[in-house]
Amino acid sequence: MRAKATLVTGAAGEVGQALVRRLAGSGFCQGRRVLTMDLDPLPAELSAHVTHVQGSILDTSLLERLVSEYEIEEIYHLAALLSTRAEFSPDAAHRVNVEGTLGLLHLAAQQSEWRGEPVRFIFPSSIAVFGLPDTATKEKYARVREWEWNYPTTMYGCNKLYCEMLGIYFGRHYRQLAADRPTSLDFRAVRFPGLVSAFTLPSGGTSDYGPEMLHAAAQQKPYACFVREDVRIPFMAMPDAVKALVNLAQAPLEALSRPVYNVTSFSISAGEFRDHVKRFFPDAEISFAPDLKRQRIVDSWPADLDDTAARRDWGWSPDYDAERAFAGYLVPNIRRRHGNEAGSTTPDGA
Ligand code: AKB
Repeated sequence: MRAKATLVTGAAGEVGQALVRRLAGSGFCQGRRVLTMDLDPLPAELSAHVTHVQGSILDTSLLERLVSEYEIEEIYHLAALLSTRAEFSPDAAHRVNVEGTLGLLHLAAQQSEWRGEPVRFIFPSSIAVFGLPDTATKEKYARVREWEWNYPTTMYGCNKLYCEMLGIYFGRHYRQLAADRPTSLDFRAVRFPGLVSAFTLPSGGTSDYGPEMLHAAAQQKPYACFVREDVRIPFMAMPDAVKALVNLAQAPLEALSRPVYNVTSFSISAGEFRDHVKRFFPDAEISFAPDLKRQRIVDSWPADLDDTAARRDWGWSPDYDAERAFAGYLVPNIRRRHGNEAGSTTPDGA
């Protein structure tokens, strides 16, 4: 008999490591094995608790091998190339972000059919699916709702928006003309703001200036921020990102009024981000040297997200506002990590 499993792709990435730590405390997730996948190995303290497969989500024979060994009941599909990286390699981004997602949706659809029960497919989307045409519009529409301004300006944003559509299609309409329409998968997505972890640094994103500023300050390194001081987007501390994914996965299907939800925690400008950092690291050398191209991308993202639907339908509520995120999670853990304070750290998801 095949072992029941929860599959996490992109498991060695920022969100992946935090999520795996949360899911794999005991090596099992509600009786399921935690099966992780990434091009990179997992850190040793995580790989001891899960079954890690090192490889690409584009490798169809690897995916076939997985389903021959495991009955996959739930998928957290986190693997993706982020927005800045995707602009430098748009074809590769399309392959990984779209073709990779399509392959996993097929796998989930096939597993749902075999089981006669929907496989839950949890997909992290992004504020990058929004595209506001100019800063005046951004100011006017400060808290966007899910269906507003879906005009992404990046390859990554286009990929995420299209994959949301694909997920909805696979969940609701896949093989709609077949006489014996099989059980569909259960697709659920959250649109994340910029994420900030005390333990890992993002790579290839455009919201990275926040975490980069903070980690540089903790290491006494000067930092030149690549966006203007006044630019504002929403952010979220990593424990809240993990909480959003897990809570959405656990929500009863009948409570969900939509397949894709905005989630957010706090909206601050790059200057306010600097002020929070300087409160704790007063000697930090932070300057602003905007890169006009990356700046344009951040200007097209909303200043804040309206997450009313997530709050209403599945009780979404972040644990960390800006004050708690800096004072209670980011700064103490980063200080200990970089050796300027004693004590033990509690990694994301632990
Ligand atoms: C990025 O900057 O590409 C990501 C995102 C906003 O989804 N952090």
